[in-house]
Amino acid sequence: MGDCLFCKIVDGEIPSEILYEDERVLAFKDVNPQAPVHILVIPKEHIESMNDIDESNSHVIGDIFAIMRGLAEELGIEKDGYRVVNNCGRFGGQSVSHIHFHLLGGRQLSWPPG
Ligand code: DGP
Repeated sequence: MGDCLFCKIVDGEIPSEILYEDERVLAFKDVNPQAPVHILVIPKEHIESMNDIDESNSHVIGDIFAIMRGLAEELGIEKDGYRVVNNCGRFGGQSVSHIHFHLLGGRQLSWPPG
């Protein structure tokens, strides 16, 4: 996807602070952190949003959750707890059209979200 910001991060065209990488998944620090730990975890394949998940690509979403669980442990936030967020579409507040999961932790998070 020529114009996709996160595809450019996957390709290394845009630098990022990578915490995890395998053939299918990339995890990197959010450029605008909302908590002491704020990681974005994405499939390398361009999937636009939650609305594009189906049986053909849902396996990578399962992988992403297992990877986030490992990162939470690695980053020392698993005991106090953390939050995983996916923003979908305009009302969900999605600003980058490449599906991504926010892993947030390191402080008390409030609820409900705005
Ligand atoms: P969302 O609003 O859910 O679409 O989240 C997009 C996130 O992407 C937002 O928290 C900021 C982050 N972001 C935007 N541009 C960049 C970038 O160039 N590098 C990194 N590391 N994060 C970015």
